[in-house]
Amino acid sequence: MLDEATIEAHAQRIRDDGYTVIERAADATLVEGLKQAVLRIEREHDLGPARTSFEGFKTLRVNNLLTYDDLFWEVPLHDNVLPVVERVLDKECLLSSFCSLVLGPGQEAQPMHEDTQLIPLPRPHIPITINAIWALSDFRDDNGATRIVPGSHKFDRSPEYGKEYDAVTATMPAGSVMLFDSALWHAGGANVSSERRFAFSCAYCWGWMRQQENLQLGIPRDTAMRFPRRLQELCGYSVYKGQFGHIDNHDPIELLGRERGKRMVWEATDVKKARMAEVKQ
Ligand SMILES: O=C(O)CCC(=O)C(=O)O
Repeated sequence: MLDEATIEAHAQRIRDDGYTVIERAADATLVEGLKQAVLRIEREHDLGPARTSFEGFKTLRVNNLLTYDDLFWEVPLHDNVLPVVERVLDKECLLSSFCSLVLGPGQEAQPMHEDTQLIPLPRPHIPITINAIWALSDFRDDNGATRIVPGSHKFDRSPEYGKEYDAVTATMPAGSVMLFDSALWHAGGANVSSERRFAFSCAYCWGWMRQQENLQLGIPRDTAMRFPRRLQELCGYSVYKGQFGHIDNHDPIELLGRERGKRMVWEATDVKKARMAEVKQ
């Protein structure tokens, strides 16, 4: 569990440099369990590499990860990571996407990109999505560690697709998590080693934004009902500021059998007014 000063220091590094690394955020037992779960899913579902150059012809990605193994639930909620995200965004942030990123030997370097470039906002802009790259293997120069351009979240443009840029390699020991403002220029590196590079991408966005993955429709209702409440909220069973995401003035968390969700802003305003009137009397 991170202390207050550490949370703020990581958040400030994301604001200033565009990224921060939380070394060994996850313990070795969790990392090994997650890796074994990924291997099991790949085997049981007979999954193969991606079919686009961006996703990587030698990269195996599993999307909608929360549906596959309960152990994955710990990742978006991890208390060495989530508090930093909540500090940069806010406590009503959402999980935007969550997938495994396993780079096989021979995977070429991914084109430099940033994850907000399809959103029609002038750059630079406030952080709108924070990505957490979880290293489940040691991230090294030769096995495809993510490459980043520090400070590029403040550039007034996105990278040109397919162009080469000077970048630094985010080397880190397994269990570490690199958190970055998704407007930071970044890309998976080339895997010239003989081993697979295991990682997760776990991205969060504001509660007023559309998530990258449609988690409310993609996760079966009975699976979501078993989630801890905070994970349900992160998946979009929540209402931002009591306004965005309601269903006929109700909090969607009630669809998962929770008793009383959040009050909508208009009702909450009246309740507050009534309370203040009582105090004055
Ligand atoms: O694999 C990586 O290190 C980064 C992948 C990435 O940025 C992406 O697929 O959008």
